[in-house]
Amino acid sequence: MKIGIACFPTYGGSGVVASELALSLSGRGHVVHLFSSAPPFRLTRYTENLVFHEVEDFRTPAFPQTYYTLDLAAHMAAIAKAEGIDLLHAHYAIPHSVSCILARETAKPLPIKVVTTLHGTDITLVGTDPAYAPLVRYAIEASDAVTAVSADLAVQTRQAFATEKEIHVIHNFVDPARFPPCPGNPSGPFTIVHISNFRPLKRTPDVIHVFRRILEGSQGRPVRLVLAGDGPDLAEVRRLVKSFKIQKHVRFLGRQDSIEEILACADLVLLTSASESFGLVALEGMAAGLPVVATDAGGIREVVDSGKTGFLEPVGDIGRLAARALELVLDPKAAVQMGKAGRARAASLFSLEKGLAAYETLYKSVLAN
Ligand code: GMT
Repeated sequence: MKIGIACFPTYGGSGVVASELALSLSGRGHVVHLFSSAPPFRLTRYTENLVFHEVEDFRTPAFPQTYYTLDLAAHMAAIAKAEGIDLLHAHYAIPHSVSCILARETAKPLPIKVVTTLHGTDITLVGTDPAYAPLVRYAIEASDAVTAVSADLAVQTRQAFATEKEIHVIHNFVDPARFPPCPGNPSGPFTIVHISNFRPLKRTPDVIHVFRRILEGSQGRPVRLVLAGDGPDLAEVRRLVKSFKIQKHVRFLGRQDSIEEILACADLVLLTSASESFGLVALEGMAAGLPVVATDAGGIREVVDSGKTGFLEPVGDIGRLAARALELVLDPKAAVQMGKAGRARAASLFSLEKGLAAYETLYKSVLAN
């Protein structure tokens, strides 16, 4: 197949999933064109059949602004005409699905199909600005097929947009080979890692409140918090760390591309989000053999098996989140066991092969219709 994929290049799971998919599909002999405004951070390799297209702004003094959605559509239609594309796969309804649909229409009579994957923020966006609802609904209904990264997101989408459109659940996936199990360092501090884009939705101040409780209850066991990522709430997080006088226990790494290495030095992943369509970082932590303590929100429930591969506790419940993390700090053997169970779960339910096969099957059925 000749496949075009459109995604955001930014630090986030959707770009990771799109890049891994592009790499794997091209590795299986499909020709893949990846379109984005910059190289996605996880696109660390290239294969024979993978072409990256950096979509540039069309600028002219006559138009005061840039129009990425149009630039992307024009670029994809041009490549489809020049090189042939059977199917465009949009990661996010807004703006990528709208661009893909526009490219499909303008490239006619070429018979291009559009598959849209919903990653969750499509719904949040509408919550923030209801004016977008008809546009998201249009993108869903005008796509030839729609997928959601969790069953929870599929249900939420059907409710929010009152759509009858079939939504296929294709869970995000991980390549366990990319995350070698942690060697473990019993003599070092118990390391808790949080990785996010520090948006308010991630409730990152809760991470600090939870960690402070862990420190208070750790009975002298050395504990460290590692924070990777950057975003709007980082300043508040830094302020809290200072005001609690816990700087020496907290490391700020800033934006990091090499998540594997950070996870390899950790003992536990902590995720405090108010909502999460999937929570890719939880899955990556599990793949690295780490237990996950997270909020009982949205699609995280499909990833973490609470009690077996980690613990899920109510959003904002600092006390319960801290108590669960402390259980593992004080019983590192239990943490290692949960981590092993997580790695097994990641490999059996969320493997790269499984995700890839699901998308390939969907593409084939869409192209056959
Ligand atoms: O959560 C973010 O702010 C980033 C966003 C993204 O674009 O990657 O994440 C969304 O997509 C990921 C990949 O499918 C999911 O793992 C995240 O749960 C989802 N974020 C939300 O639903 C808030």
